[in-house]
Amino acid sequence: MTKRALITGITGQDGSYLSEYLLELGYEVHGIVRRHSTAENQSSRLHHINDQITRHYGDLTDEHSLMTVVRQVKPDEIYNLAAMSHVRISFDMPSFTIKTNSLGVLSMLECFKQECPEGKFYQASSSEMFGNSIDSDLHQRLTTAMTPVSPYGVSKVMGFNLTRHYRDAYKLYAVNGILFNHESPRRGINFVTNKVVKSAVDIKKGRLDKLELGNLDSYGDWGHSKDYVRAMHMMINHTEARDWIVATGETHSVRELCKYVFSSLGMNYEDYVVQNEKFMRPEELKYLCGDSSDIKTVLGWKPVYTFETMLDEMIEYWQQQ
Ligand code: NAP
Ligand code: F7E
Repeated sequence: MTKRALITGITGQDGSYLSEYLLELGYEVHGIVRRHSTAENQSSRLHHINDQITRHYGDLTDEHSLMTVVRQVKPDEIYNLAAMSHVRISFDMPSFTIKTNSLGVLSMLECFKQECPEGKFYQASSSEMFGNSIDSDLHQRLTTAMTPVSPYGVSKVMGFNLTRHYRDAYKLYAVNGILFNHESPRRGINFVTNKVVKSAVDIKKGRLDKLELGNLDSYGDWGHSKDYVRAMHMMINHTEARDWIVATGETHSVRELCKYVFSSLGMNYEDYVVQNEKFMRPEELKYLCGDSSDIKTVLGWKPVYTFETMLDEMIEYWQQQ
């Protein structure tokens, strides 16, 4: 029988790749979209599959709209990817961040519990929940303390705990995927990978003089969104509902990222990159490196992309624009 998936955040980077992946697997795909004044922005990442998916208007801050959609679709699998996902901007919009990323999760879980409790629920949790906690072997894992350093991180801890709580209290199949940073050409251009790649290509083409960044010395664990949406599907289809870490286990600084991208284009990043306070955060997260040994050994997940091939694909994309 055809499985039915409902994706919140379908218009985002992960939502678009997950939709493609589930369609390939034969799923019926539904997604929740927000109304935009520029209607074409409602599905700019989905134009190539628009006729294969069903879109429903809704918003994570509007529980009535969520209930209407879940009641109508009765999904076998819910992927709750919708979020105010920009960490820096969460300091400017803390209230909206909490309403969407915390209370929105609660609303989705209630819809799940009331309308399709036999189904499965995936919550997009984040490495940002760990803040600056690091285990003695320089990794983060499920047992690492959660000490978030941003409104975004705080909001995601609540979403994480609500998902775990609904699983335990109501015996629902609800899982958290704690995903470390993952990127692609579809990443918003105000996230550091796409900002660096797009700007470096613009500098190379003579369209820009310099690149202004914030903290160059923070370390991240960067994978590719396509690999990570495959992991989401594996986690929600495991026999046991539990939480997982998805990461590459490799860490690189923003400085190393700049060095790789600029040198791939025949330039020295030091000639163009300058720091601007504007892009610093009131509290910085300094170091991320995830231990994803569980998902590798138990589910057999393996990323296809490396840090370098992920950036090469982004460089190629921006060179063609
Ligand atoms: P993204 O590109 O920013 O997409 C976010 C999606 O959420 C968009 O579809 C957006 O809709 C939607 N959204 C935002 N606020 C909403 C609201 N109030 N109601 C309904 N929809 C709303 O993010 P992503 O990179 O695909 O990430 C997907 C999820 O994984 C997010 O929950 C994010 O926090 C989490 N996550 C991401 C990473 C990463 O490195 N990418 C790592 C860990 C966790 P519009 O298009 O209308 O704005
Ligand atoms: O920053 C540093 C910045 O904004 C990465 C989201 O998907 O991943 C993402 O959040 C690093 C940080 O992503 C600039 O300080 C330096 O250390 O690309 P980012 P993020 O904050 O890690 C997590 C796991 C999520 O869950 C989130 O949803 O880069 N950085 N200079 C900069 N970052 C930005 N954006 N802009 C700069 O100019």
